[in-house]
Amino acid sequence: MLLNETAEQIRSMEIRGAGRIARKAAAALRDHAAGLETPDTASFARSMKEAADLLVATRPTAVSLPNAVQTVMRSFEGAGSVAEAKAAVKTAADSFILSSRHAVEWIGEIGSRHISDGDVILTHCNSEAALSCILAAHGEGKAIEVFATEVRPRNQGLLTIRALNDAGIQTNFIVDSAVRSYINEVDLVITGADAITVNGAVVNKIGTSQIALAAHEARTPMLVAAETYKFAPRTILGERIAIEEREAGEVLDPRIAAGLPHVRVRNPAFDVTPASYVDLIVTEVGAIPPAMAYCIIRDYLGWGIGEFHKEFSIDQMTKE
Ligand code: RI2
Repeated sequence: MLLNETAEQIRSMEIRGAGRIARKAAAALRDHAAGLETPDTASFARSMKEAADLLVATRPTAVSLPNAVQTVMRSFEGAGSVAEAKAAVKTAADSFILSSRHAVEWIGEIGSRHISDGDVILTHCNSEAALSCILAAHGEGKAIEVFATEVRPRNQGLLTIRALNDAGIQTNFIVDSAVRSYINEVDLVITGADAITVNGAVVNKIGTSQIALAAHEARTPMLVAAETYKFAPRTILGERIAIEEREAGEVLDPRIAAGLPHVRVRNPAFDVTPASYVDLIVTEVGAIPPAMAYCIIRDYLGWGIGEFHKEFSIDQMTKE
């Protein structure tokens, strides 16, 4: 698929979900690289950088996107020819896509061990990783029931209830504001994540933090299902996760809004759940307490403090 087309589909949320966005971006870079006709590696790198910047700018919150792009972009550093660079990009993108799919499966295997026969689970939004845990538990023959939220304003809950229904899982569909009314009937909350910061805070679909708060008060455990590439390396350098604010028309019909000049619609797509409200983060390399986020960043994203020093000195050098 063409690069601009993929970028537009991510922006418009035709392609959505943090994992899916990452895989599509990797594939778009791979296909873009294959079609490039550049005379040398420097112009290849420049064109790839433009493509990478375009993709990363589409949605600012899910760090799976820059992490996937970074994986592909690092692959051709030091390539001796354009052909070598293209081959490296293809290998890196294909292996990212494959390992991402495996990660979602492994998360399901590990997450399902935290689900007991007879459990009632609440999930929010439409997360492949969270659904993988629920579907794996169901596949193991555990009798589970799910509460799934509507997820205003984009209604991703509809995707979730369809997947649950198709699997034959007993599901209750509720509006977002009904969570507290049912939380005492719930044994476990499982959500996905768009980003996890170095202090273990979880950035996920708007409404997640309210659910976590209700779960915390009700002593209902909260599991977050997230691949290692959802962890945000640059938060160790103090960078904040940008919360995407989408257009007002998603929340209020512009024709109604036009008659309400004193009303401003706010439409943040994500919120932040503090680590203290999260019991476990289920990754493909194991279930970890949120306090171990730094270890995931260091061990699996190749971003250590040494790299910070390197980047810092490069910044300094370019200033001098
Ligand atoms: P997976 C989604 O964002 C939701 O917030 C979901 O929890 C998260 O991505 C992770 O999804 P959006 O694209 O990667 O719907 O687990 O805004 O599928």
